[in-house]
Amino acid sequence: MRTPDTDLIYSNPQAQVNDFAFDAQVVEVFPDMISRSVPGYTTIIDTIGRLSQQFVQDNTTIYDLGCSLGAATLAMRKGIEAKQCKIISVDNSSAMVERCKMHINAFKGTTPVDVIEANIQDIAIENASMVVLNFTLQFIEKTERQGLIDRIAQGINEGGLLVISEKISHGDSVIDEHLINLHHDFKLANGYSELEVAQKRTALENVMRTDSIEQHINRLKSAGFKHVSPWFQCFNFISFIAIK
Ligand code: GEK
Repeated sequence: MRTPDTDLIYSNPQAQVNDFAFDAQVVEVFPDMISRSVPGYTTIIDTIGRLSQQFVQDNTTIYDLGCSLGAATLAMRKGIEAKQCKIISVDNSSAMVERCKMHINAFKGTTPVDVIEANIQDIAIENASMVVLNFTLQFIEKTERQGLIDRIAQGINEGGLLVISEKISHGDSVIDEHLINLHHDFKLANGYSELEVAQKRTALENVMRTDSIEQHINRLKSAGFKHVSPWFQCFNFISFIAIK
């Protein structure tokens, strides 16, 4: 059923499909867009909440980098049992940050949340017990990813956790074709048309660049995370835990 919150951005033919941007139009439909486009999104958000209960320590900071409307932030604020913590949620889209603040303020919680409009590459990571990069690293320049993960690793305390979720490319063209087809079918089953899927793919082409599972694991290990593993995969979408 269509409501004002339904993602119809690519439903009509566009003479020229512009690069995808996290602007006001996307903010309006973002929860619908991400839940109909990313297999397992709800499971990932719920699990981030559960992990925060296990990993967040008293007197530490928790970071949600590329927070969009704050779904992971809210799940963590609900899950955290530790005392005297604060959550720093960062996004460089002003439209996202404005709406995120409204979402966060709509719910009560004991852990304070600071929503900041900034590039995550400019944010100091300090005294962290948990950091979340939920589908954000794929929008960072490939050449800058190792530096960012290194900085995050340095800012996480011993035993602390990084959760990183990404769309991946497999590297094996046969497997890639099948995973992409399965994701394509997932989007059609969720009500997107062939036109919407095709136009969205064009819009993301220059903006979202995927790595392989091996690239992610090597990067995390080389940053100093001692324990690294995927905990979730559905088609070409994956989430890792990395413990320092
Ligand atoms: C969720 N984590 O719902 N600095 C700050 N923010 C950035 C940057 C950057 N350099 N690059 C991109 N973003 C969320 C979903 S969405 C994923 C994350 C998706 C922000 C961008 O503005 C957007 O809000 C978010 O990262 C990516 O759990 O839509 O595929």
